Amino acid sequence: MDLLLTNIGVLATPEGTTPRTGDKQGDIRIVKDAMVGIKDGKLVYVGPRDNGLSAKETLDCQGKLVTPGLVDSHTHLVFGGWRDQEFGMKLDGVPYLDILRQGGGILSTVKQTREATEEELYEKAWKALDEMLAHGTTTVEAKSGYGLDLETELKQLRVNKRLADNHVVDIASTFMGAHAIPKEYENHREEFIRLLVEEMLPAVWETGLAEFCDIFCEDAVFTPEESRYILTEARKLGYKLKAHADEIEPIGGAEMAAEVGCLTAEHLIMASDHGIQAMAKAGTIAVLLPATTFYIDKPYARAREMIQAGVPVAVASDFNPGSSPNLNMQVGMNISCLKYKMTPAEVLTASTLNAAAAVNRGDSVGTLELGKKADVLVWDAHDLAYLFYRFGSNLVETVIKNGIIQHNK
Ligand code: IZC
Ligand code: ZN
Repeated sequence: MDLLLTNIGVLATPEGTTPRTGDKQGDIRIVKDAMVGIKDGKLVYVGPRDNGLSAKETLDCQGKLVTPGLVDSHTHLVFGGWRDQEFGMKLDGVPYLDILRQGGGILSTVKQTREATEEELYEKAWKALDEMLAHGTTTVEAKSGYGLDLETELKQLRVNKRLADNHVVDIASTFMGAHAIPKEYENHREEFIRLLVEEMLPAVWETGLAEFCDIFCEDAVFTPEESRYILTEARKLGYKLKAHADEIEPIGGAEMAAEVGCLTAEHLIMASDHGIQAMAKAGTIAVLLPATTFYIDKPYARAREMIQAGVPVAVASDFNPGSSPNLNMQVGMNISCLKYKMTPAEVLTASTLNAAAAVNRGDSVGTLELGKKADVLVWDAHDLAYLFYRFGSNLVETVIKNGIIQHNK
């Protein structure tokens, strides 16, 4: 063994490789006085104290809580500039979609991302990843969508690839050319959709730079009919599908996502009962973004109803320069407990196993089980509930990624 974590007060982890819902969403394994053994970056022992175990290196966890590394299953990691210049408008009550309609919002980040060099984008995203890691995130999904032209979309996706190759955090890469209608196609949306489907989707797929295809199915952005068409074409090429659905207006995004076979539907603040039922039936994972809801001051998604209906719930940061300039998953985890009324165990599953499944990584990360990657957190906490009771501090004490200690406070 390379590394042995000893003196773990409480080990808390979901189990399995597939997403959990209903009663199973909060059905986690708890081991008191536990140990974790690591070899070649993988977990080789997870269980009660066994004084017969030994390793080259030992980490005394001093009776604290240990969980799997967090999986941030929805971020817009790579972007130029910020949008603090729009913050005053937002405080004056101008709605998110109105800022976009006026050519700001996503389109203002598109402008800044087109202007940025690949190196600038890379360095900025690298810094964000370092910060995420220090807050316990060990796997990150990263969407393009601030180019809205092939060249800039590929620039963003190449940054994803370089980060995946060089940074210790794992990256799941998503093509989101359908994030908004770019200014130059303002009055020719059908032409932009044709460009997306006929040129961008196949060209990006051929580079191998994206595994998933996502779309912003929203009032004033892409209609459910347009979304259905674009995602169906993406599926034919081999992309796995995601959709931003029913974030702001209830337009049937959840139903559309279930119908086209999306792996995930994300946001879902305004998802209808029918949409929730359709997702449960199709096995679509709900990726909820509580920090965004807080930031744009909207009602909270109906997580309890989703869980009850049999929809697996994941929770992510939605890190982006507009509606969620926050990359600390602990914020959303706290809000999930306090506002969605999810239990600490349900939120743990939502930010580890279900999040791993949301990025098609359920077989390699998201739980502490033999054979999975040794992505492990030691928290400055004596039990799981304490994480959710405290608020505003980074409670991560030690981050282990691929079996290597990255941060140790
Ligand atoms: O840049 O505003 N909701 N896309 C859909 C976003 C938020 C990101 C942004
Ligand atoms: Zn998003």
